[in-house]
Amino acid sequence: MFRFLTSGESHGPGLTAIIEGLPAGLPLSAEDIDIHLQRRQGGYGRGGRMKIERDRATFRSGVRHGYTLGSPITLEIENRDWQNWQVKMSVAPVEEAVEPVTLARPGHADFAGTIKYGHDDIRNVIERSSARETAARVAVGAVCLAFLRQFGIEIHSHVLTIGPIGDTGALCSAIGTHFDEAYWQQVEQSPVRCGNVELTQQMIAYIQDSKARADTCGGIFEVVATGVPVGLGSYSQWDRRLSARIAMALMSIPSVKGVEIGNGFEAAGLPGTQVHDVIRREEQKGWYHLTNNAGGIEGGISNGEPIVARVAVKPISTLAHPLPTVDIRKGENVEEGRYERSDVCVVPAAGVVGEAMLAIALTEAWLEKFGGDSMREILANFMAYIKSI
Ligand code: EPS
Repeated sequence: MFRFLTSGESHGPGLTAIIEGLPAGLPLSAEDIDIHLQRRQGGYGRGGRMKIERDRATFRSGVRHGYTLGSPITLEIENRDWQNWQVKMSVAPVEEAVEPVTLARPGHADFAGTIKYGHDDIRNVIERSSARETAARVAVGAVCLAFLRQFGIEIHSHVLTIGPIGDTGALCSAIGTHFDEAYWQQVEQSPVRCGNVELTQQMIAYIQDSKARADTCGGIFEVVATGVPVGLGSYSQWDRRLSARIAMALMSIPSVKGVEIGNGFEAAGLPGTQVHDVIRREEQKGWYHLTNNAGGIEGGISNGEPIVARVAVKPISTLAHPLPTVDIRKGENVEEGRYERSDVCVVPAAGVVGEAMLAIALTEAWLEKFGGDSMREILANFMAYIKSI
């Protein structure tokens, strides 16, 4: 069974991830992970924290001489900002008076988390609910991507919209277009991770405008996995459906409020004849579909086409011009809430986290279908299956 856990507070000493269930013999290095940690730190619209951090992964277990051992893999990422929070975030009681946070930010976990856990200092909620935790998930996802790449799977993401700017239509989406390596290179060059140069400029201007208005902005990113064979996931139980697992994985990213697979919400308004992807077979190409409105999944099973999911990210809830709220200690309404350093827009970074979550969901499904204790065993299972179809 493949599983993972993350731990760590945003301003504590660091983040830790433990991954269990990956096979022995996978080549793995810190560089495989660090490149994705750096990508997550980027994106136009990030705040002051990303100027402090230099996220890097350190292996504490599970890898020897560059290969996985089949034992649990432990990864650590240091919080450089911890230096500035040693009193406020001390494990042991401190003598200094530490000012509690009592004004809940609407839209964040502050209010519900404080009531749920019975805290009287919102800091106790902020620390773990912070999107800082996604650095650990990107590290786990990078390990999964290194695994999937051994079988020819690639995962990319790009930003379709920021606030009202952008395009979710066929031309911008991997549902209707086959993007090549040059396109994805262009996405990596864009400060907002958008493949269209003109839209990139408009998105940057919109983020600048949001900042000037002391506001924040959300958007939609799309995540795409290519090279996925037919047969991951199953219709046989609700929780084995690949679409359901991917939706859960993506929905678990902080600030995400919507997920669709393929042309999801648009399909609801179209006749069936315009939605379903005609199936073909040719000597050279094998099985394929003429279109990919299903986003690579039919009946909860991958169908051999690219897996395409779109994800709606709400605007960051920490506002430089805070909304009215409540004081959780006094139980009083307050007209202006509290501002805590934050980002203006995290959609590009959320896309990188989306890649990681998709890699995690696909790894889980891959190991269920082709699982074994070593890479050699899994490769043999995979090759035998491919020959059989
Ligand atoms: C983040 C670290 C956080 C925030 C952001 C993401 O650092 P700090 O709270 O010290 O500024 O920048 O967190 C949120 C967007 C959030 O909603 O909590 C990171 O590493 O990505």
